[in-house]
Amino acid sequence: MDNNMKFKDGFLWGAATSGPQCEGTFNKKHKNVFDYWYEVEPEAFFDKVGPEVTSNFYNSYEEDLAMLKSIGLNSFRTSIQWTRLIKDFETGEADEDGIEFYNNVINEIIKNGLTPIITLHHFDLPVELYDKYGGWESKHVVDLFVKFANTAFRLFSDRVKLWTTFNEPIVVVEGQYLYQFHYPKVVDGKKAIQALYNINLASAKTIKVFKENNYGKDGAKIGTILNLTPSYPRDINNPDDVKAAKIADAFFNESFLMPAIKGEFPKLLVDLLKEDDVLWESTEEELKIIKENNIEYLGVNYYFPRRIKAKEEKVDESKPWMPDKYFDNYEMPGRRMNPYRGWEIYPKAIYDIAINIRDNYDNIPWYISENGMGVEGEDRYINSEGIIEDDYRIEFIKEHLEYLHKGIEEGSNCFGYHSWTGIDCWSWCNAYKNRYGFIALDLKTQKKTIKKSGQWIKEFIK
Ligand code: BGP
Repeated sequence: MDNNMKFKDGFLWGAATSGPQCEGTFNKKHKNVFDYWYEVEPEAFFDKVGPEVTSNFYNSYEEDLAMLKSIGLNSFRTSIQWTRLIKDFETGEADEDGIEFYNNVINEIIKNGLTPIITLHHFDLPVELYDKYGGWESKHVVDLFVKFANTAFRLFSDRVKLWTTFNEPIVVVEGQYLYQFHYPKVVDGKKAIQALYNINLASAKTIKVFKENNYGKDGAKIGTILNLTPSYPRDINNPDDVKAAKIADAFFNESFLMPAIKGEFPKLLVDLLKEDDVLWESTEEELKIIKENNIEYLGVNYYFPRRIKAKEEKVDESKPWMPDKYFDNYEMPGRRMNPYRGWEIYPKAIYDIAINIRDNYDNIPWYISENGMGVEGEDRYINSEGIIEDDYRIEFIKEHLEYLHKGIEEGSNCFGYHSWTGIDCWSWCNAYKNRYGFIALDLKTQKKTIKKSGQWIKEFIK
């Protein structure tokens, strides 16, 4: 292991979280889809722990940010909750308490010498907009999102210099419309494809508003955050496996990556969707907006690769359309797993991502916006001084950094690395099952204690 990797001056070292996963629902006037889902089906959440308190950031942001600073970080990402900032979704008018809270948080981030990176949508669609309009199925909701974004830019872009429109938009499509892990847990390929298009449109329209209002005049930039899961075919000498992996890539990665950077959807995907008669509804004017409003930088969340093989069983055409008609997931023998989360650990993919961005995406400036390892039952690693000795996390981060470093050495334009997460936070349906933080949270007392990885990252950054 190379402990002497050098990263350039000004490289962003940080940690990411999101509003719904750390703030708690204190004083929030509206519910997002997860708040609502927990209300009606608490048993869907690990140990029935919901989003009400999480890591209490709404009340403890001052202490929390000071702790993040104390472990040597120089940047921090969170999200502004649509359901907290906005009072009236139709007009985009802001809520007084929401304004005050996010003003305080942003000021405090800066006061601690951290660069704020702010996301506008982290899986947290207001449930009212689903009930009224069908959420991301609706182009009206696209316009309401742009109003919310505009309000946020107007209020905070004097201090926030790095904005991102969406976090992992493909996960919204997968979770809400295909694989049932986000409310409303619909299985409907056609709606999934419309939502995919609409979210791309929302991101481009948001960038348009950002530019038109000159919010970047003092150096603020706008990007998006995509979870890239490179698809590796089972057998690179088997053309069917290779083709299946290409299609999986087009669906899960390029469907957002290409429009965001090139302003166009992947042809392979568009052709298949047309042939299957599930292509989205679009207008010339919208496609022009997507074409002309690209991101200025990219955030990449990387956790695991995708292994793909050609479809082994004939597809039942009487069943509703799913992208999976073109590929099967492949369980590679001997793959290294994180058993708690069920995700493969494959650090080299970070290098492959770096090279892909360099060679196929104009070498756009980008950073790792999330990378990390969620582990269950970390209390068993507490030492006599009360510190969790999470050597596995240190190893995980080092290995990923090594491959990232190699990509940068070979010319990829990466400007930072953020781990998921700073302080153990709430993980959607997994609630507090798997812990990711540099800092441990005692859920009962809300006591926060730096783990060994938190001490290590400080030294490593130095
Ligand atoms: C990413 C999300 C985060 C976070 C992380 C860890 O997909 O952007 O919000 O939750 O994954 O995953 P999980 O919480 O599902 O274990």
